Amino acid sequence: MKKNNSTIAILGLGKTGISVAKYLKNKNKEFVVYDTRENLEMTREIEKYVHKKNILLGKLNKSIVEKHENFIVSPGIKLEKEFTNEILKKNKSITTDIDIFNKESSCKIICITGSNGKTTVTSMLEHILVGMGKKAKAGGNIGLPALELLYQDYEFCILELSSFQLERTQKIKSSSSVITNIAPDHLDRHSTFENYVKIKHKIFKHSDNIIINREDENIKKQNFSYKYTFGYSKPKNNKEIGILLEDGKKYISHGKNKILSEDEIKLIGSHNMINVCTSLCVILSLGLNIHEAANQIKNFQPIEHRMESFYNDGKISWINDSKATNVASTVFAVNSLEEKIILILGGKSKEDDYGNLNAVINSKVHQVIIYGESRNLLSKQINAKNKPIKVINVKDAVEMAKKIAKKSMSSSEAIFILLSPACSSYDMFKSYEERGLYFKKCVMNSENKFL
Ligand code: UMA
Ligand code: ADP
Repeated sequence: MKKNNSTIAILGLGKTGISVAKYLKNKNKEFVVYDTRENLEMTREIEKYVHKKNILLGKLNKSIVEKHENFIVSPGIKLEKEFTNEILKKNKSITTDIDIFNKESSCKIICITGSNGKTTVTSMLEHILVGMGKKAKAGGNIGLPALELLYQDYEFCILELSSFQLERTQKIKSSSSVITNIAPDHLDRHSTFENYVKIKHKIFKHSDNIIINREDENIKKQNFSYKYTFGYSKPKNNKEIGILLEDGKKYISHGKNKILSEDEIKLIGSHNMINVCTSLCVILSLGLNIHEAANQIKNFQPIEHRMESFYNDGKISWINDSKATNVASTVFAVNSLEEKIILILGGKSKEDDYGNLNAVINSKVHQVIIYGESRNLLSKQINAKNKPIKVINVKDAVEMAKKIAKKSMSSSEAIFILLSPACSSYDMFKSYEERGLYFKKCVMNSENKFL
């Protein structure tokens, strides 16, 4: 064991852990890695950066605190209180890959957090900036670990940051930072909503330009001075971006100036109009040309698994919104479609209040189908005119949705079959991507899918 007594311990050997190992190896630093898996497959990537003898598997025990001075923790690891207390008691440091990135990077950093819309805004900003000829790259929770952005000379780095990543990050400096919105999410990890809100606000502490959703009371609760705001309401001045209604048509507006009309945006739903406002606020804060940016938005394509309309035969439209893993995102998804909607909910509960779906379900949804580990919990909390139908899995849900669509089809009305589960995918899938792909496969392989 003695030879594993390096000062630095990396906790978790997923994407983040590997990126930290690569960074430390490049710096010729010694380190060890802990991972709670019992068995670990040594991939080529792991072998490249970590020697097998420096990987320790199994439950994290507080006795390891003695052995190291710095703990660099992966976002997916929920540390036991007694473990973190021991680290703090012994005056040792606990940081993240985001802290390292913050110290090392010399680019202009844009930080995006929020409960919903992070990935959409982050990718939109990358698309806009690259389209405007800037050297820009997105990383963080979006999939490419932040440290991977250090190896090229970017002018702008756009970091999508989750509450998991922010929780243990000490300091993050940025040119601009945004909280898209705050609604209950990940409460199984963060215990209370207040704690979750506080963690999200860490993004503002060392930022030159703070940008907020002016209609979100949870964001405004904390005392920060905001430079720019976005929201549905008509903008009052040049520090605000919002939506203007004129002759029945919606326009994204900066102050009094119309920038884009709704039909120039290829994304479904009013929440995506807000995502456009958010991205343009960032552009404004960076002192870049907002009209040039708006031009880039016109060719920004919908992202997979987010209100992705993947099959439409004129009567039935199948929509994959597998990334909707909390109640708030499902409410927005349903609100962005016209009736008739068949809604598929289910997966692993994140201890959200599913009763908050009842209003939107009762005003717009024809039939709810619930599947997965949370189906009993959901059936207790969902109170719909048509009693929700319980099935076991996604495949059954697809078959059931088809049956209902067939029964309730009329010649004039289109039907939307929407997977917007309001739960995480971890009961049956490795990720929301895997769930979304499986859903699409079930639909496309299903016999008579087009009725
Ligand atoms: N591990 C443990 N103990 C644990 C949990 C995990 O040892 O209790 C180990 C696992 O065995 C695995 C490693 O830690 O080896 C995984 O680390 P991780 O869960 O932190 O995941 P990474 O592969 O490092 O990916 C993380 C983010 N994952 C999570 O926060 C769960 C990715 O976000 C992110 O893209 C990546 O870093 C790069 O920054 C994914 C995500 O699901 C997309 N995010 C959540 C969300 O969007 O809702 C927060
Ligand atoms: P995140 O990265 O924060 O999870 P995404 O952009 O991946 O956000 O979108 C996740 C889900 O949230 C999608 O299914 C989408 O329907 C919904 N959504 C996207 N943007 C918003 C928004 N601004 N407000 C509310 N819901 C949104």
